[in-house]
Amino acid sequence: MKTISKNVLLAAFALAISAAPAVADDVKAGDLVVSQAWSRATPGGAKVAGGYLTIENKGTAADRLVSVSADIAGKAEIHEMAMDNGVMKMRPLDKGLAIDPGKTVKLAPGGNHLMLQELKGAFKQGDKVPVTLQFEKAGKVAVSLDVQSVGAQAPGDAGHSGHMDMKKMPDHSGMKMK
Ligand SMILES: [Cu+2]
Repeated sequence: MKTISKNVLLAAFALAISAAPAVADDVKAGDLVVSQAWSRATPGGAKVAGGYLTIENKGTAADRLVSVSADIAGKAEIHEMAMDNGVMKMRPLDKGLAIDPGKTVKLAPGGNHLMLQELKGAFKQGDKVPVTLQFEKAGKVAVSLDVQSVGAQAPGDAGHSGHMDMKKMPDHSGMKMK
């Protein structure tokens, strides 16, 4: 089988990588389903990180995400983005986030997000960061954030570094291409 070119192998390798990023399993709690929980690697010394996830309410009653906590964060809040004198700023949602029945609420970059602050350690791509969500009705729900690359815009997104640049993937050093 010497006809398989290096390019084919590279393409297969890239495919394997783009399919590989682990996306958190769905977590069910009562009528709620929490999925796609993720975060980003923290660049050198950063003490804050965003947390993003999707919450679906399959029930007929409203629920509310009231707070969030994480062992790795000295402080954790639920934030929204809002215009303040023409500048987009984030601020804590003191009353939490309503999860209306039949609705899917997505926390994503540029919108509502979890804000983990006073981090006690760095987030590295591939890490799973345990956080606890506190809902009004569904109670405490443990999820883990799958840490993506620094520039990721979505779970499973390799960001701007590109899939094919082997030098930027020290995590895959065990896979040697010759
Ligand atoms: Cu924030």
